[in-house]
Amino acid sequence: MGQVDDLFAKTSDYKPAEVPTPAYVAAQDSTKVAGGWADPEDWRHVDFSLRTTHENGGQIAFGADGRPLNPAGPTGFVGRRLGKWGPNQAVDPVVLLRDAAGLSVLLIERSDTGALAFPGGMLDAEESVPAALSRELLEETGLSLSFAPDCVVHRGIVARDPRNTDNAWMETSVGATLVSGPAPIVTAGDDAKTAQWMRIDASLQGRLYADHGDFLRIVLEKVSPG
Ligand code: RP5
Repeated sequence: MGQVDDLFAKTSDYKPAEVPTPAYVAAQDSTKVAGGWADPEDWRHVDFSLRTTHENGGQIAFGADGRPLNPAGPTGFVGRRLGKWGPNQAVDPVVLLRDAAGLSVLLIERSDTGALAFPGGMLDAEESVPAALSRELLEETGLSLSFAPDCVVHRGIVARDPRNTDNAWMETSVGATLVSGPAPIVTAGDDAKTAQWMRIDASLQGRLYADHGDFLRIVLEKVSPG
């Protein structure tokens, strides 16, 4: 038995709640709608051999019912809130700004939870990670920047994304770049309520959405602000 199966097997009295697929996800069923970005309701129609995961050694584990199993373990919920069964691949652009006052990072206020977050979003089919990082940054903050092929500092599950279930979860590629001041003007767009440069201080990491505080720490360790 693999590592992920163990996480679920050890909780025999586990009684997760089944979540209904949100209507806006079901409306994007790619087997019914041309250009739809969501999987069909029946996971048995999904070819998981074509899916990438950055967890569990690149292998998706499956439960007895054939649904993919969250590599971070039980969430209390089965079913799907996200577009795809199993891993849902996102990108997170992290733009650091160095100016006379110190180091800042470009953040948005998410329109769903109101939390401060990187201006991330979903990786489109056939899209490269650097292209997706630039696209999401532009859509959510109005900032046009290119990301180098070697900009990715971290890949893995976003274990604390509140939309995760035991069968569908968020994974991301975090790409970082460093710019020098003065701060470029940014404008919130798409699903961002605000976009702003925020000074990096001791309290910021704990105030970010899901695992974004951990990702910021990784970025700061790997990208030398000079
Ligand atoms: C997070 O959700 C990811 O890290 C990324 O920032 C974001 C992608 O979802 P949407 O912003 O497209 O809803 O888990």
